[in-house]
Amino acid sequence: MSIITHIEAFEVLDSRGNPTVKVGIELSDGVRESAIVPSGASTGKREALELRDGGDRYLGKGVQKACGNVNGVIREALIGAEIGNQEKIDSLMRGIDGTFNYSALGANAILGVSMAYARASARSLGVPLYRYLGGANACVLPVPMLNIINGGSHADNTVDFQEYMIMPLGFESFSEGLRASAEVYQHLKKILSEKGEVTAIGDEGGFAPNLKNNEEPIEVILQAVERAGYRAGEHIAIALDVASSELVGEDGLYDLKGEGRKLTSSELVEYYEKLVAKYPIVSIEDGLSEDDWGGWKILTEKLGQKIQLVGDDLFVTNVDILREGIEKKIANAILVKPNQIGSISQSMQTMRLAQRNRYRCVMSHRSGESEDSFIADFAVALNCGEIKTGSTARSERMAKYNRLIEIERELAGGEYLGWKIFS
Ligand code: 2PG
Ligand code: MG
Repeated sequence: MSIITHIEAFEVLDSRGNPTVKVGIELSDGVRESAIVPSGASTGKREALELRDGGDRYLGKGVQKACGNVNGVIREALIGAEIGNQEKIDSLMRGIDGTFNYSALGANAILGVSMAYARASARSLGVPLYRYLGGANACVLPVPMLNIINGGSHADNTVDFQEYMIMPLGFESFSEGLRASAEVYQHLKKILSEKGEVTAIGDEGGFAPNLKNNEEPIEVILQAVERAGYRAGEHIAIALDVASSELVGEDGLYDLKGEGRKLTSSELVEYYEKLVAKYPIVSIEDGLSEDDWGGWKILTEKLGQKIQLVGDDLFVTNVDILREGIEKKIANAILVKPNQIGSISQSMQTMRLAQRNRYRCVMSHRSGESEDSFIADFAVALNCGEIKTGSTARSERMAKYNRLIEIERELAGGEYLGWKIFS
């Protein structure tokens, strides 16, 4: 078995031009692999700690300390370790850090090593990354959730909800679904120009128009679906990420600034019920804030049988918080962002718990991304069935979709579940 001979972390820049950690690993058999850590903007309070340097460099966002931790204690502990044992390496790093949220070494340091180790192990064993992570059972190509209108803290516009996504559910294969989505995106651009709206794009490659309320984005998307020659609710459905933790004001109300009104949790749930009755919405993420478990209970009772309710800030990929959610019957799906929890093994543990309890898993990028396509392989490895990784624009988003096209070819199509993910 090959062993680790060198580990090196250094600063690179992410898709927003902020520093992030890149980790390279070298093995005794000559394999060299690397990975880049993503970074969020609308982060959950209970996420693992992303270590930033502070000070003046990069407006305080430097990651030299995190890199130093990799190049110091982590390197020292991992040199000589065998490849192919993800759980062992991840627990070893967890032990060295010694805190529950990586506040000693930084989750960005740990995750960079965890990802690079997985990739180096796969290469050394001569298998694709999804096969190393998922074994012979890895075969499901995820339905993409493409964020084609950006609002909230991902864009400087008047739209309160953070993400308006399309899901190509009525197709036979991943690439057919992606093609349809890309066509809808191009039609959406034309429709927005015709309306005199800006077609500037937000952090995840979706358009960021100044529409007059939070429903209009759905209307224009439905027009785009039709113009592209598809039927909404049959070929393509809508998914929202409200990222509502960001909307809560000091008074505890949900402030829809774009619409000039403030709502209680029950009023917001009623609003969702109306939207779901009116439009082909199949999934709502973070419909209520991470602290509003009472509201989540109502939301789940009202809509949990009808649509997918995804916990992102709510669960932060954390196995203990998810367990609490399952016990309290909150939500019915979880967003999986490895940097929220800090390592690949812990993300897998959370996904196993979700899958055992029939909670769906949606693999996810962060708003700050890179050319690293790790999550594409990770989604296939765990047969997630869903992935959200931005619109069909911007290379850091396309890197993931393009990798899925490659995997689809390798798997001779694999299994694309489409609407079956909800059955
Ligand atoms: C989200 C993500 C990704 P961020 O809220 O789901 O779309 O955004 O990375 O800013 O948390
Ligand atoms: Mg979210």
